Amino acid sequence: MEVRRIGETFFAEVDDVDVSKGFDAAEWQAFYDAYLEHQVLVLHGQTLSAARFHALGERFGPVEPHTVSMYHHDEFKGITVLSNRTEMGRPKGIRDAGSSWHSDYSYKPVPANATMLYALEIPDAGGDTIFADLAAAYSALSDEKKASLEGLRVRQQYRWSRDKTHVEARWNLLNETEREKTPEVVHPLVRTHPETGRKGLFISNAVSTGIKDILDLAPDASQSLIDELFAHTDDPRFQVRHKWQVGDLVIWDNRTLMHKATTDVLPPDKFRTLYRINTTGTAPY
Ligand SMILES: O=C(O)CCC(=O)C(=O)O
Ligand SMILES: [Fe+2]
Repeated sequence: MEVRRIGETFFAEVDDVDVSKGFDAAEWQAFYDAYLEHQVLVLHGQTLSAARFHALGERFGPVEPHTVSMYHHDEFKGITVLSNRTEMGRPKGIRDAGSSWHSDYSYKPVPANATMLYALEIPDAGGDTIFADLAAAYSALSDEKKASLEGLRVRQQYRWSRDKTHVEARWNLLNETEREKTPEVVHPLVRTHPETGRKGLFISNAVSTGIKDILDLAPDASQSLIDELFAHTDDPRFQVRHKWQVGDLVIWDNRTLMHKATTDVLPPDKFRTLYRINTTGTAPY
């Protein structure tokens, strides 16, 4: 296994691993260590059945089926199809799974640990995914700033969006049962990675991340701190952009990262289809 760091602080390409063959104990340890160290692993040229892809997901932890069940894979409901194709008049998958900064399922009491995407069909241009290292973003803060963030907690719910023209737009899409499944949650603003001990900002500005406010701060102070941290984290020096090829397998650790798709601007005649799995873990602290 050869691991090549691509980004300044994170993101690596891994060569000489054929995931379809599985891993022995030593290989798995090396692979998992690389995942913890680099936070994003990219493996090119993989040939994976849905069953193999699902089996890989299970090695990372309990696989959690996506909230939107209509896009589950027919055979493996832990796999979600992301696609802008339409088949027999119906969308084949989720057209845009998140084109603004987010950490997967951060609006849930237990957010996602790992997310993995496997590329089945990729257009010649467009549809890149961008990653940002929130541990590096935290490290770059001054000691005074870090101290001032200590103990702060963020209130989130799927219903809230940063879109000031329509803060509850997402909520209107959910039925009563789905609303009950997405209660308000409170997460630490600075999250400690449970395996590496690294600290990172746990904040993102996606519509579905649903950040409402920071607890125990006056509304103005809460909003200005949120704006300040969004501006700080959304900086190219913390980012790596992945341009997809068919057969790419990308695995990332949501606990100290955020990411965004660019599928909101994909032309309708450029087709992109991926399988997605995410695993669940422990509540943030
Ligand atoms: O399609 C992509 O590039 C990323 C999708 C995404 O953010 C997700 O599935 O959580
Ligand atoms: Fe995502």
